Amino acid sequence: MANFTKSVAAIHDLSGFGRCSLSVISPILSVMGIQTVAVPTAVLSTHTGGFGEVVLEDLTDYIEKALEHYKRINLSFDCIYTGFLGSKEQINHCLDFINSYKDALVVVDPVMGDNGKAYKTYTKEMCDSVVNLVHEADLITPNKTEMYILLKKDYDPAPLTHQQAKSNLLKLSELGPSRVIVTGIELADMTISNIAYDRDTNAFWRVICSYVPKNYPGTGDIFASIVVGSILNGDSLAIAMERATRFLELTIKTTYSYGSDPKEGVMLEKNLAWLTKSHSLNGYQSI
Ligand code: PXL
Repeated sequence: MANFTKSVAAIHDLSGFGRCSLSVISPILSVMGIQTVAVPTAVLSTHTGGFGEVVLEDLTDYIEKALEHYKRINLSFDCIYTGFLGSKEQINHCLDFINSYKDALVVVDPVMGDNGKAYKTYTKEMCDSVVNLVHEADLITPNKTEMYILLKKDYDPAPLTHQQAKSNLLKLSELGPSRVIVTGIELADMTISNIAYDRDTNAFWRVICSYVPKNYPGTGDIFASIVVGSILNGDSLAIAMERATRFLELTIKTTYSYGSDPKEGVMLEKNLAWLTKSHSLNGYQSI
């Protein structure tokens, strides 16, 4: 089948309320001119971050059936993009997708934890399976907690020197992906930055983020999906990272100004149109 727009197989859960996973990934990619083919791994009434007992329908078996259907109708994808996963079996189904579309860009957001801790469902065995997925990726987007899990090091809240940051990026790239972005890294100059490494050009980048004293769920999904959309639209890694950072900064600040409950996520709806415009982005720095 011909693709008149670029298309992404997005293998994530669909959480109804709370603005994360497919609920944010799909609108973001659409406004960026990319078709999202949603492959839901589970349907949840809300995300798992604070709304009590969640209603969850597991769709693990659906993933492989959907893949077989797409192969039967010769559907192709420009990108396979994975995120929060519920079991080792789901990770194996993601690997089947990746092996079926050898030409697709593989973006793995190795969702495993935040704020220094692994999520409850991410046992050691699950985290080891995520590493298998990372081996197959072209680009990964861990946060600082996930960086330490992938590197099999204890979480260290201390700021990193530029040299330590670059060495960690290189080690992550040695796991497989030629491009690595790590979000939320405090560097020794006490700024929070998103940092990146591109093995093809041997370049290291940072984009400084402004600090807002609240944590909103779903921001990792918003970040990674903008990076996916930007790269598919031809942006460099540095510009894709800056576009995602600037959009999140704008949207987090908008949300913070309303004083809404953080667990409801960021007010994506107010700023989505920003992603349809071209912006001059030159706030990235070489490190
Ligand atoms: O991207 C974060 C995320 C995705 N999916 C589910 C979640 C969360 C974060 O809380 O609960 C189900």
